[in-house]
Amino acid sequence: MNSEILTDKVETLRREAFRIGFDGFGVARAETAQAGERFQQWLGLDYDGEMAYMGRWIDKRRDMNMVLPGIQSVICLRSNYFTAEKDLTFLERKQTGDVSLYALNEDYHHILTDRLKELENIVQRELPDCHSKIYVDTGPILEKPLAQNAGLGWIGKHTNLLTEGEGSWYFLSEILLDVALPSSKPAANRCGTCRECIDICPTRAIVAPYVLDSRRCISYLTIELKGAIPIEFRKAIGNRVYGCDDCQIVCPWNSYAKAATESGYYSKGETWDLVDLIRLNEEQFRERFRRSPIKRLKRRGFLRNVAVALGNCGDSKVAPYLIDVLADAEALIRAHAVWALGELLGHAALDEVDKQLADESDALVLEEIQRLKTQYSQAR
Ligand code: B12
Ligand code: SF4
Repeated sequence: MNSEILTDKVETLRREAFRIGFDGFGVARAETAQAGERFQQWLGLDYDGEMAYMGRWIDKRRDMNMVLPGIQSVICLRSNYFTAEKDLTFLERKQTGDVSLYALNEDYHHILTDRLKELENIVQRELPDCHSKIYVDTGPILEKPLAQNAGLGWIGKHTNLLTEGEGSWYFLSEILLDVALPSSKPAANRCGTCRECIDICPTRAIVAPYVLDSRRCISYLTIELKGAIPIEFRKAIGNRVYGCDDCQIVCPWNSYAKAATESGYYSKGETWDLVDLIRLNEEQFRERFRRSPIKRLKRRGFLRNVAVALGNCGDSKVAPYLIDVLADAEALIRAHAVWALGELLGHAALDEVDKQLADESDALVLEEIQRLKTQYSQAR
């Protein structure tokens, strides 16, 4: 096909993408060597923490031919999830858990995969015999650098992609193709001298502009980390029970955000009362989060986060609910409840822990008890 025909095809695909519900469309060359270099440096500094999947496919991230042989272009797509104005006042509602805006309702992987498949069918119709692959989030590809090259926005200092006149409250997804489509103009960086995101970060996770140490990021600590949350970050987590939005909340470009058209991302009006959440049993957890991204955390991971948030709520009246979960079958939850009780009751927590966990044998819980004892033994 000559370049004029291909330009027309791209316009058709752009129109179809918006019709299907995507909010941004661009084409990048399948070239990630430079970003791959940075990615490797990032891994070398252990900034990926325990996300073993990040290091597993380095070669694929650096050379997209290993993902789709003969790859030439990547169609990059933006999908808006801005469903509510959000500011930092959630921090004052200490007995209510804060959930990242993207996770208030349906899991975006389901919604976007359906849309990608629909667009991929149109790609196949417009470009017969081409080979393609769709990705949203989970594939071994560098979505942000590709989207930047496709003109969808620039990688901000907080390391999310953001767009002039739109902000950053959106997901990225892609269709990989072995056809050389005319590519879009890469977006220019408009962060300027602003460093609001760096300064607001509660755990100092943005260690330099454009560089994130995941091990410090609350999103990683509350979603990706499977085991115990390191003590040094528990207070800073505050009442965040799933992810963190702070660096995006303060970004001036997000004042331009436009409301999402996808109803599946809007809150169902559920409350996030911490006391209700800590009392969820396995069945109730499964039922409530059946279609939510929170399901991936499993009850043990989610209640671990809720226990930390309760420990930070400053009201000892919630202590009985934490004492109840000292009997939970999950050691991870018991361990974080021990910490939370220490925060709320001080040395009095020791009496409760001694009473409820006299027969404790799990190493993680015993470690928390020992820490509590060391911390408060002088006060007894
Ligand atoms: C691993 C991962 C995480 C990790 C690491 C985050 C990160 N910054 O990479 C954790 C768990 C912390 C995380 C958190 C979040 N994530 Co996440 N995550 C991913 C994932 C799966 C891979 C990202 C990756 O490759 N990181 C590796 C590092 C090396 O990339 P990087 O930090 O961006 O570094 C690049 C640039 O910053 C640049 N760079 C580095 N140094 C320098 C220096 C200079 C001078 C310059 C100019 C550039 C530069 O080069 C690097 C390599 O390209 C992507 C999906 C995907 N497959 O891409 C989603 C993804 C990035 N996450 C997403 C989201 C929504 C989030 C959260 C907002 C969720 C939340 N609310 O809790 C937070 C945001 C935290 C933050 N400030 O980044 C979206 C972002 C959408 C957007 N608008 O950009 C993505 C794209 C998923 C999706 N499909 O929509 N995530
Ligand atoms: S998501 Fe939260 S913890 Fe992570 S870099 Fe942004 S402000 Fe910091």
